[in-house]
Amino acid sequence: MNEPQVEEVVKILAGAGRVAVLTGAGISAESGVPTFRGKDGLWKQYKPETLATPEAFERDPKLVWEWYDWRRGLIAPVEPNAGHRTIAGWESLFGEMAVITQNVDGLHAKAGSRDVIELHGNIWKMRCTREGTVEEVKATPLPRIPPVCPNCGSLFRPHIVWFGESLDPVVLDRAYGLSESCQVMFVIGTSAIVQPAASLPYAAARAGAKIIEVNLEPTPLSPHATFFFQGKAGEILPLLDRQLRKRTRP
Ligand code: BV8
Repeated sequence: MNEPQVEEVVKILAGAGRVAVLTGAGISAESGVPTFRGKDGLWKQYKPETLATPEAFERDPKLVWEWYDWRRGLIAPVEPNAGHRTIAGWESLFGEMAVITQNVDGLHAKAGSRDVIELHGNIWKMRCTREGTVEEVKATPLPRIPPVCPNCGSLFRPHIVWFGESLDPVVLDRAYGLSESCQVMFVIGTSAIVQPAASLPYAAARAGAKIIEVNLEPTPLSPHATFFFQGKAGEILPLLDRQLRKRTRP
């Protein structure tokens, strides 16, 4: 790790009150959750347009639910990793701290993060296609595919934002609000391509925030980041945390 860069980042963090952390699939990779665009990523095996769009669900809800049931089965046994845990620990270190995630796996909350903004929904929740009511269902495999609403018998759909669907405006507003008011934004484990999530770091930078990117490889955001740490989030975040705590509590 580039020591002078670590020193500089730790100095900035020691003086920061408002911190936001934007995460993508990369933060969950070390827990065993497949990413989307990685070498054995989900989009290598499956086409997003055939499984993660409202049209796909309209066409074949059973197929779409089989895919989500398979992913739920993958995610159910995994545990948060050192990256998730470090971020959860930062809630007590910084005055204001929020996690803005593109992930639907629920691992930030499982690691103890209390303030998590799930931009793209949550794989453990499902929504009645007629009444709009949302239910958390943890059973894997699902007892019945496709699952139906116990109240009106209509189809349930995953409570997830699909491609071509707008994000919940309340959720998006809060994400932009936090991005434009933070002094430091970490951007961890995301290819920084999918919109509108990929615009949040630019909104933060425009508002004067320092952007600290952590990724195995450079992304379109890297040239615009204040600091870029190349490597695994589960290794880099604990290291920064140790240096920061050494500084704040010698
Ligand atoms: C919308 C839920 C209104 C589903 C998801 C403007 C320009 C072009 C296109 C658009 C645009 N505006 C809108 C669009 C269309 C589209 C879009 O952005 N398309 C992309 C492909 C260009 N956006 C939408 O459709 C959004 N809706 O905008 O509505 C509208 C509609 C149409 C047109 C205009 C406006 C909805 C987007 C949300 C879709 N749902 N997820 C599900 O999960 O099943 S997106 C899904 O893919 C994820 O949630 C995530 O957001 C994205 C995947 O990205 P990442 O999480 O970054 O994962 P990825 O695998 O790509 O990268 C992992 C990274 O981690 C890599 O960089 C890797 O190097 C790194 N890494 C790996 N291991 C580690 C690591 N880093 C550190 N440590 C490690 N150990």
